[in-house]
Amino acid sequence: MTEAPLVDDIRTREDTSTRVKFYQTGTFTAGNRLLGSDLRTVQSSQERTNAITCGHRACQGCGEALGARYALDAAMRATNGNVIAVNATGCLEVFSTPYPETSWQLPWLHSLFGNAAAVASGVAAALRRQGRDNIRVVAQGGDGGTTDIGFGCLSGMFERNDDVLYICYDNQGYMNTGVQRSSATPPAARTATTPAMGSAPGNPFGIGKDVPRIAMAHNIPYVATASVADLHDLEAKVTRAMSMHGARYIHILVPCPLGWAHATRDTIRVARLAVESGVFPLFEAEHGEVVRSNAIRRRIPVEDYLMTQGRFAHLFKPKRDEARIAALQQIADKNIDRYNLLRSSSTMKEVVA
Ligand SMILES: Cc1ncc(C[n+]2csc(CCOP(=O)(O)OP(=O)(O)O)c2C)c(N)n1
Ligand code: SF4
Repeated sequence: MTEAPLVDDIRTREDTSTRVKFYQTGTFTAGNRLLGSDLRTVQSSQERTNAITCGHRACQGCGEALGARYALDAAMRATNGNVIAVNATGCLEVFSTPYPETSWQLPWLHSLFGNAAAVASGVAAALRRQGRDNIRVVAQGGDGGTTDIGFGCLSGMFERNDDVLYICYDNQGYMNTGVQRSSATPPAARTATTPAMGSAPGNPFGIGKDVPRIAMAHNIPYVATASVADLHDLEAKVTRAMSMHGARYIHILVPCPLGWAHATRDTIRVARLAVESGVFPLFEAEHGEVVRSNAIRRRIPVEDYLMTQGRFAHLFKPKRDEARIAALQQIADKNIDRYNLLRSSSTMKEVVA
């Protein structure tokens, strides 16, 4: 049954002076009731595929499990269930497929830590050769499998414009093997290989990779960043990516309570603070150019984000490290500037758009 929305779809209103913004639209609490059935989240539908279902062994509060569920269910809805998923080694692979069990309810392949993009390219080539254009390929991996060991395969997939959506679940470290540093670990963060010791504790400044921007430099059809703090936005970006062909890349910030040392109940809050501080900008790019970004609604200082996580505790105790907190603030400021994240609310991207 198609239910009528309780309010008009705000996108159809001509008179902007009477516009009402519903920031929570698409949430489970009240938001879905404010939208037409075609605009509701995939997860609100009883027809969702549950691509990754219960029984997996992710930690409580795992951002990666949440992100993968929303991303894959959105990809399944966008393709009428015609998705083959390829997975790199990492937490997502390990917690979802403890042999001989699996949580996946779609065709799913795992090969190695660093070759998910290459395997996905091969699957896409085989489907093309067989003329099975309706079946689409999604590759996925953690930041270690994507930005480090799998990066050569990923760059090749981009350069050949293979028909694959690659999703990186960025928890900013090699979590599956005990929280080692990756090239996506932020400066100053404590990991097992960048301990909180010495004169500059934690991960050094000035190294690491901005893979969404490197992906854009390949001029591929679509690049986006997303966060588990805004699951409706995440679903919309996956849906948009699946409406296109060629190489596409989505980089999703997925807090890891174990590695980041925050409370398991705070996963969404921490992800939201990353966005609201400017540390993790949300944007979309097509053929190398930024086409949209999500304006920050309520800007917060970076330290409000840092203080939620034990991996940054050494910046505040036993003594505040003013210089390095300021350096992290500068990184956020640069993101805000680069993606124009503080534009006025009148030009702000509507959440339902
Ligand atoms: C060639 C190779 N080197 C190392 C490993 C061990 N290994 C398995 S998973 C993993 C870390 C995965 O980290 P990431 O890709 O960031 O995913 P996460 O577990 O954080 O989700 C490592 C080092 C491996 N499987 N293969
Ligand atoms: S270690 Fe982190 S990424 Fe891995 S399952 Fe636990 S919470 Fe998720």
